[in-house]
Amino acid sequence: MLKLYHLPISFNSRRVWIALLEKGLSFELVPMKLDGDQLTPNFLALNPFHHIPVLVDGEFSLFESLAILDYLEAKYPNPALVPSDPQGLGTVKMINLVTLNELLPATTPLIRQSMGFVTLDESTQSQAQEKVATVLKFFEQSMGDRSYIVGHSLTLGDIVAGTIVGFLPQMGVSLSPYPQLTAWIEQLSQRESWQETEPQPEQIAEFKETMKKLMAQRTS
Ligand SMILES: N[C@@H](CCC(=O)N[C@@H](CS)C(=O)NCC(=O)O)C(=O)O
Repeated sequence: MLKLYHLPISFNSRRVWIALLEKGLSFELVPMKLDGDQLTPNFLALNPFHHIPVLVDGEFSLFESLAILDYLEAKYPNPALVPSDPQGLGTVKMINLVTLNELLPATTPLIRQSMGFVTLDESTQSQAQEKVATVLKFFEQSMGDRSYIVGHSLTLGDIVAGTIVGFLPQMGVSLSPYPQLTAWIEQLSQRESWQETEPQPEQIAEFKETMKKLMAQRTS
């Protein structure tokens, strides 16, 4: 059976978890705390860079969430989560890379602040908000009047981008200037896969505690 090493509140592992659910696959979840369990020899043998998610499929294992999504798509093509036409395929890839290379780094200071780890000065905060706004404007325009970010059905673009965009209000970024994105997130959040993987307040609290302890150990 497929096995996913993951942390429930991680964007990086949630996207794989949702894809597994959307494809209707049987899999086992192996929860990680990232309090040092990612540094054990057994885990390092799976990923020498000590990152979740890791997918294990029999004798084969894979890390890097986008690579895992590609693997699942190739091995379990139905239901398809990428379009078959070249433009659709390229656009899904572009949305995923914009999310990981532009949106995610821009949100990092905002996430740290929302978790209470730092207080950002005004200029860092407004720079982060501006970078996020550039991505959101691009997504809003790309969607036009469609219900999905690419084409007319759920794709990996919705999963990769939607899991982060849907969390922006919790980082202090309002989606109200973006009516298309607001409706899109509302629709995605109705899906069973979204609801089943929604990070729970107690998981977020537990993660905050773990991070606080690790930060205290590093500074002592
Ligand atoms: N590019 C990787 C990023 C994975 C990643 O950064 N995972 C973090 C959690 S969100 C992690 O495992 N951190 C633990 C560590 O660095 O020791 C992917 O997309 O899978």
